[in-house]
Amino acid sequence: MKTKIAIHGVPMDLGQGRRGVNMGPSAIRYAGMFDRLNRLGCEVEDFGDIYVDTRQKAEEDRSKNLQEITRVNQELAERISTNIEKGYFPLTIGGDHSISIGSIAGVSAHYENLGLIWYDAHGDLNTDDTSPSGNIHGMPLAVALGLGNQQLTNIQHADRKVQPENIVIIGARSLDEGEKKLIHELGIRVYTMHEIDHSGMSHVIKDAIAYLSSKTDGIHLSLDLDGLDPEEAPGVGTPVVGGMSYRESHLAMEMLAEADIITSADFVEVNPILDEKNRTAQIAVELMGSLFGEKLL
Ligand code: EXY
Ligand code: MN
Ligand code: MN
Ligand code: MN
Repeated sequence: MKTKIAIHGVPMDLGQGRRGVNMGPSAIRYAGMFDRLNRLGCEVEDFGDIYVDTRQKAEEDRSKNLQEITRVNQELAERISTNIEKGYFPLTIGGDHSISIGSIAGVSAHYENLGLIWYDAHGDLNTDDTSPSGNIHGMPLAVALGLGNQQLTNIQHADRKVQPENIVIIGARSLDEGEKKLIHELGIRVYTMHEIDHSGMSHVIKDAIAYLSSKTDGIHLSLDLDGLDPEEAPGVGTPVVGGMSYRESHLAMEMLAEADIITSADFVEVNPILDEKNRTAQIAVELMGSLFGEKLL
């Protein structure tokens, strides 16, 4: 695992319908992110938050708040790309999941064959045409595949940022019809809650690592806190019952740390307004600890 970490905060709430997720970066910092990573021997630099203009205006696009989300993601992509050149591991904290558009765009030019682990209750594979909500936080994985609104797919460069065979989705349990169709058409590997219940997280992660590691030269982890069960991580805007447990999530992060394959990451969708005593932000920080090599003993 790389130890020089660049933190980018993105207080974005325009990609979904509930307010409060813009306070996610602040809640994650307050939960002790910096000290936790620092104690592990990582050299951590916090580059602060990217400004998000939340002034209300008339809706012009099918995808809500498209203009500002595009602008912020463009800026995030540039900052991340610059920091990769300087040798940093980019760690992005959100904010809603629309920020992974910029995060992946910033990372993708640095790898020939980027891999992607999407840890989420959802597929985030909607496009302008298939989205039931118009919320861009339901679209970032499609955008990474070069599908959907061109303004978003053109950030950094116009081609597909990640190939479908280099993607795994872990923890899915809420997929729209258009997303299911795309998964089948493109042959994206999905470990739904069924596979996790049936074979266990240990097997699933081993399988995912084996599937990705030989054919990729870098792997981005996009961790949506709603991948976890809302009983344990309640501070998310689109909770779905029956999710991955706190322990399973730690195991997943520990196994990824041991395999030493993750080269960038996002932790997103922490909403302190919906949380209980900052538990979800705390979990995010604890999972970061495991991802960067923290052990129980
Ligand atoms: N699939 C639904 C939509 O596109 O509106 C819900 C998306 C939720 C996305 C969350 C954050 O991962
Ligand atoms: Mn998501
Ligand atoms: Mn590329
Ligand atoms: Mn989600």
